[in-house]
Amino acid sequence: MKRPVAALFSLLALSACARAPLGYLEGAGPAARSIASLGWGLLGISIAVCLITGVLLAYSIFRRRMPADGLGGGDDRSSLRWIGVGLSITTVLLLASAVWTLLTVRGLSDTSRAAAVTIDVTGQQWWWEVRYRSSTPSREFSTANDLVIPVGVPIQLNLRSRDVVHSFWVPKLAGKMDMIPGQTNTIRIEADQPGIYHGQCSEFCGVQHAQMAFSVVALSPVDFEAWWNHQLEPAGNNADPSPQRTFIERCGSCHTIRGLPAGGILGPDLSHFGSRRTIAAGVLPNSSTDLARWLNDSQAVKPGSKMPTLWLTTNEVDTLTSFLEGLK
Ligand code: HEC
Ligand SMILES: [Cu+2]
Repeated sequence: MKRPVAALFSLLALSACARAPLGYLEGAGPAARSIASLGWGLLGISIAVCLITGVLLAYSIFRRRMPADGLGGGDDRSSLRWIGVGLSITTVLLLASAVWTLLTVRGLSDTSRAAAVTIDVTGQQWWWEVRYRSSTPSREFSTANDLVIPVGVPIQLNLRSRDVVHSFWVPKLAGKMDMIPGQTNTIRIEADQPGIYHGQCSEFCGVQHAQMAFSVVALSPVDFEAWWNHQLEPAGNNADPSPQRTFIERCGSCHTIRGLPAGGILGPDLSHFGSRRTIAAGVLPNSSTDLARWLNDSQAVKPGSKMPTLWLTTNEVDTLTSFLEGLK
C-alpha cells in the first residue's frame, strides 16, 4: 500500500476508535456483558495472531538472505521447529477461542435462576406483539412494540412469528434470536439499571424490515408492578361514545381495545396506546400530530404496512386522535 494511503487508513481507524459511541458494545445486563467480553476477547486474539504472524514473516524475510549461488544455506531442522511452534500456537489459540465461545453460549442458556416474568413476543410484518403471561389468566394482557421489564431479574421471552422469519435483538441486553413461524425459541434478557434499551428486527423480513424497531423499558420492580396493574385496567369505556362508535366500526376488525366490543388481532392492541413511546414500531414518536399523520395516511408514513390508508374525514381523524392519546 502506498504510504499516504496507509496513513489515511490509520487516521480513519484511529478517529473511529476515539469517537465511536462504544457504549453500545458494552452490555447493560449479564447476557450482553458475557457476549461483549467474548467479542473483545476474540478481537484481541485475532489482533495478536496478525501481529505475531506479521513479525515472524518480516523476520524470516529480512534475517537470512539466500547465498549468491542460490543453494540452501538454511537449516532444515530449525525451519521444522518453527513450523511446529507456529502450529502449536495456532492450535492452542483456536481451541481456547472455541472453548470460550461454547462456555459463553452455555452461560446464555442458563436457567438456574427462575425467570421473574414470562413474556411472549410475536414478530409480524412489521411490528411486535407483546403478551404478558401470568399463572392467573385474568392478569394476562397484550401490548405492542414496547417491552416493559423489571430490573435485576431474568426475564423469559418466548419468541414466535406469525408470518416470516424475524430476529429479536436488543444489543445492550442480549444476543440475537430468530423468530421462526411454527416454532418457539426462548431467550433470557436482564437489565441491571432502569433505562430504555433500543431493539431492532435483525433478519430481513420484507419492505418495512428497517422500520421494525422496539424499546425495552426497564423499571424498578415497584414501578413495574404498578405499570402491570395499570395495564390490566380496561381503557376507552369512560370516553364519550362517538369516538368509540367510530373506532368499533372502522378499526375494530383489526385492533383491540379491552372494554370495548373491538377485538381485532391483525394490528396492535391499542388498550393503553397513549402510554406507548412510538407509533408503528418506531416510525413516529407518539404525539397527537404524528398520530393524526398516521391515521390520515398510514401508507404514506409506512408504505406497504398492513394497515391500509382508511380515508377518514378530518373530523374522524381528530376525534380518534384525542380518543387514542387519552388511553394512557
Ligand atoms: C386492516 C387492518 C387494520 C385496520 C382496519 C386498522 N388498522 Fe391500525 N394497524 C394495523 C396494523 C397491521 C398496524 C401495525 C402497522 C405497523 O407497525 O407496521 C396498525 C397500527 C396502528 C397504530 C400504531 C400502533 C402502535 O402500537 O404503534 C395505530 C395507533 C392504529 N393502527 C390505529 C388505527 C385506527 C384508529 C384505525 C381505525 C380508524 C385502524 N388503526 C384501522 C391494522 C389495521
Ligand atoms: Cu425484519
